Amino acid sequence: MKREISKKPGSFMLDTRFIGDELKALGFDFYSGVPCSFLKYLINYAINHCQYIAAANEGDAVAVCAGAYLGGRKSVVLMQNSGLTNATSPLASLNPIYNIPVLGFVSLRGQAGVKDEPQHELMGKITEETLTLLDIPHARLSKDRETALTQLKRANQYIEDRKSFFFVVEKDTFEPHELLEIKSLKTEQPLPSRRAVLEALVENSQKDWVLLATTGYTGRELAEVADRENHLYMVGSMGCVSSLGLGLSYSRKDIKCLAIDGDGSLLMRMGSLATNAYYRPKNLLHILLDNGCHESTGSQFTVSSNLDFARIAEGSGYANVKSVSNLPALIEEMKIWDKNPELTFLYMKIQPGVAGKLSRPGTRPKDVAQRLMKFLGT
Ligand SMILES: Cc1ncc(C[n+]2csc(CCOP(=O)(O)OP(=O)(O)O)c2C)c(N)n1
Repeated sequence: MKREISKKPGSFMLDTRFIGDELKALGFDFYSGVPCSFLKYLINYAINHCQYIAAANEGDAVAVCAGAYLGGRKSVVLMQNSGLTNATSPLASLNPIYNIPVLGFVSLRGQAGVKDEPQHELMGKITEETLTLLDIPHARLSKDRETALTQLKRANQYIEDRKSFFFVVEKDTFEPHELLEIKSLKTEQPLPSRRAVLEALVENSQKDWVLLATTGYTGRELAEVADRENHLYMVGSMGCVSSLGLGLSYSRKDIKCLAIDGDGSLLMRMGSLATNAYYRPKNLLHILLDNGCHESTGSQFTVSSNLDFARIAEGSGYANVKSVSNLPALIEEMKIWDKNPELTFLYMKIQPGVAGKLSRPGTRPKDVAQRLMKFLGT
């Protein structure tokens, strides 16, 4: 039976189930990746109908796929083009030298002529060039089903010949395909929302503290709660917020700095915990808001439900580690840190969810940085 492609006037989209099933028929039933909203439905298909490994970062995802290939599986790696930079190490020095191919789907955020955010502008221009430099054959995935089918078969031939192949995926390529099961964090008490936590952080911070917020909804929501000169919203460079905080607090002992992290973000660069703890700036308060998912890109689960971030921070050597479950406890810990500063990790589970569509920070990243430097008297 032929499935219909959606026919919005002037636009085609691919039936995600159809593409996933065709890939499966070609033998691709093992996936790993880090989410991007452009690939959300293909990820949902992989989670629903195949084996999907939610990797901490895109480089790990490539390596997971390479391992699966050694184990006899044809594997697919899914990533945002911002994550292609994370993946270049194994793509350059694992797959080609061992003749281990991987089929990739990389989103094209920042495509020329398509409105997008500043953090995607450069990668939008160089995604295909990067693949070319990595010596990986690639093609834009067609939104026309028959053409896409021919492309999949061609890509499969590359994999059969033990050569990697990547599809570059434009916005609105895949039709909706919903997750069958949404995993959520299990708790006895109701959890606070990210918004409530951010409001509490803003209200209970001293005027001279600096607030840094991680990539995705956290930064966007902080900017909605209050757009201030002492705030910095990390829009790209996922996972780097506490390292930014380390550099700032280490170089400026006269200020206090809050780094507000997410579980997906911290997982992406968990090694930063060890570095932060080794240098242990007293004036850094690292707060992890754990909602168990990559909410910003479609609420795909992270592996956070299986791990104890507080113990990992403790084991890394953080001077002070606390888990809090409600806003009064959070505020109390902020006061303690203010009075007796020492490198602190505050862990808090939060409820996924935003009230309505979040806006994007109205101030451009370079202006955010400039006004923060002015605030710091730099
Ligand atoms: C290197 C890289 N890979 C993927 C993304 C896409 N991305 C943006 S935000 C986000 C999820 C962040 O998850 P988490 O830190 O748990 O915060 P939440 O979205 O749940 O608020 C992802 C995957 C990105 N920006 N950069």
